Amino acid sequence: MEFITYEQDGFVGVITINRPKALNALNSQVLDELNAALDEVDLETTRALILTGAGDKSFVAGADIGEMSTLTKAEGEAFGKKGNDVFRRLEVFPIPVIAAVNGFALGGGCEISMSCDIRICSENAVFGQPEVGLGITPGFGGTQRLARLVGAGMAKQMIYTARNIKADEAYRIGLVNAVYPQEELMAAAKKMASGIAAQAPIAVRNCKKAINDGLQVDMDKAIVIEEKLFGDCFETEDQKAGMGNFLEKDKEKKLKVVPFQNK
Ligand code: DAK
Repeated sequence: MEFITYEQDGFVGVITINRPKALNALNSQVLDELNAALDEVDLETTRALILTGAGDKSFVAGADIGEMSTLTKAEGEAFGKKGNDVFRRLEVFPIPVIAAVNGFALGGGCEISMSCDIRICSENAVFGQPEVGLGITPGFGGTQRLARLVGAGMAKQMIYTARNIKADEAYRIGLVNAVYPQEELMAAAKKMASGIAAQAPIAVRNCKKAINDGLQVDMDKAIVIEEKLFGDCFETEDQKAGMGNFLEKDKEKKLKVVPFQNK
């Protein structure tokens, strides 16, 4: 792959969008390669993913404006679908995905970060949806995910005015969970991912599914989704070992509850 690197460190996989000359802007090839990288993730041995951008200036500066500038309506729609498909795939990927936002996260960059479960960023990060200034709407889910994350009023203000916001404001409005000095960002992302990976993997996957699916329906239906996924954890080795270790007061053993294929 030319623009995506994937490496695994223990139970944690790191996907890096590596097109720094264009500030990691998303063209069709990047989107195809990102999709291929997700195919490569071994779900038997990987429990959390980190998504980041190469360099210390930009996470992703948006969809590739050069490529988009000459698209016909049909091509624009196809490009939108390509992006939406891979973003949605990240959103419902079975394991948690942390966006480590290391700089500009504009347009498609802000949108791809919002497809991840959790966002943390560096102090130089800048978020925004500048599309209306380019004569288009956000096209990779920005109108939908931003409103769900920070509320309709704040999302509308950001999208209608095309105003970029800095890391401290992104933190204040709940768009990111934490802000770190650039040089500490990846270590913080890996620490968080390792903390997730140390938990019972079936339970973590079921929590992601319960939260995602539950947010799409009313509360009566949502708690049924939770009941089903809660029940699904029982009779797994993780559940037996996790509860057994607690009852035996064996804290050391409790930390070793790790196998995934244990139903
Ligand atoms: N696309 C292509 N190239 C980009 C780019 C982008 N989004 N952002 C930066 N680059 C390239 C620049 O052209 C430049 O290339 P060279 O001239 O060196 O060849 C290189 O990266 C370095 O950028 P700058 O020289 O501009 O660097 P600065 O530090 O001066 O400025 C900046 C950094 C991030 C403020 C600036 O580059 C900038 O404003 N970039 C554009 C940001 C932006 O507007 N992003 C949103 C793109 S719109 C849809 C599907 C998707 C979308 C919409 C609809 N459908 C199909 C419905 C999504 C839209 C977007 O994401």
